[in-house]
Amino acid sequence: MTVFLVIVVLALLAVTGWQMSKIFQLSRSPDTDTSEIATDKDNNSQGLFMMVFVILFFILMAYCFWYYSRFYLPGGASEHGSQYDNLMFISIAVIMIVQVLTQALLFYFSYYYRGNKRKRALFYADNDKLEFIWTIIPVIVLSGLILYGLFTWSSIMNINEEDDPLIVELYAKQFSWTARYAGEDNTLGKANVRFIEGVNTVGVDVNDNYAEDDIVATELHLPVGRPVVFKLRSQDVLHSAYFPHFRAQMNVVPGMITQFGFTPTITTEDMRSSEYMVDKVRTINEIRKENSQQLMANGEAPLDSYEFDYYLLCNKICGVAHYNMQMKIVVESPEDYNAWLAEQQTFGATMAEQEPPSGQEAEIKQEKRDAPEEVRETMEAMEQGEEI
Ligand SMILES: [Cu+2]
Repeated sequence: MTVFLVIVVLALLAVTGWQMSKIFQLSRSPDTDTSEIATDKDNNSQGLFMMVFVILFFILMAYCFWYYSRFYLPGGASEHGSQYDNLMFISIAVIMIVQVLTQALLFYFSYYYRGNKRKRALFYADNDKLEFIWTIIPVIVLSGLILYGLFTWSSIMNINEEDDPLIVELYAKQFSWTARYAGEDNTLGKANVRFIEGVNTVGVDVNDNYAEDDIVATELHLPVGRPVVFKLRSQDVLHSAYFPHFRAQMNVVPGMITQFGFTPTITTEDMRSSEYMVDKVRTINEIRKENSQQLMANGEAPLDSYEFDYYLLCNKICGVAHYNMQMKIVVESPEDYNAWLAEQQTFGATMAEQEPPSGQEAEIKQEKRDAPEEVRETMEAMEQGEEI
């Protein structure tokens, strides 16, 4: 109803404006020039507007570059990060040079060749040489950019198996991430959503020997300097694993395994003590302090002070809590990483802690797993003592 009323009001306003413009036209004195043809005076003012517009446009552009530079990420914390940033920088530089030159010429020519009764337009059909130049330059520049991009892409995507990469599975579901380390054998056990049951939250196949030493964790720890290959799996909808500080992103698609790899080069501690981060964290904490004072004045709890951490984020709008789908990443020395890993429980140990099923129970469980969904539901209902 409100929308309808707003449309009616807007339509009435438009009619009023149109009627008023008619009244103004009728009330003009007869000496006013009502011709539709542009005079030299019109051409001069329009030409000047063109110049003013392009100058204001360039000022606004320079201001935006300066203002938004505070939101830039720090240098990439992965081996391929600098290649990625270079590619981005070169592309932006080329685009900006072309953009500034062409826009400046476009608007300057509109001004310089503005209509003038004493000037006549020159008939100039074509010039092969000029056309050749402005075709070949973009061809060379674009081919260079595309080739450079292809080489960068293939060097990022092709992970050398000889470098002994660490294999980690990232399991996405609405709205959290779980990591599964491949354990001592560096081979992940098979997994399927059908196996999800109780503590087995990511559906690891208990009968697969490779799964025994797998480690399931809710925090992602990575040793600095070692290549990591992420195998990505989704339980429900399309997610996207986004590691902004490592310049990496890959879709996580239900029903298939996608992968991406990188080598972290800066530990969390080193990143925290970098000049960029110290500055940023100080600014954030100053803002938090100000906000806390206001909160405390209202009798609410103050905000905690902020400390930098790497995060894995979801970059596909996957549902209501998408914004909060994140996992902390800790990049640390290989020693610290090994110490952390040693503290984690293996998948085999977690399952062994569960009440061991008796022979008959194990049989029922297997039967239940293999059964079609309706039958499985009925079996579960019977177990809970419901009358069927
Ligand atoms: Cu998501």
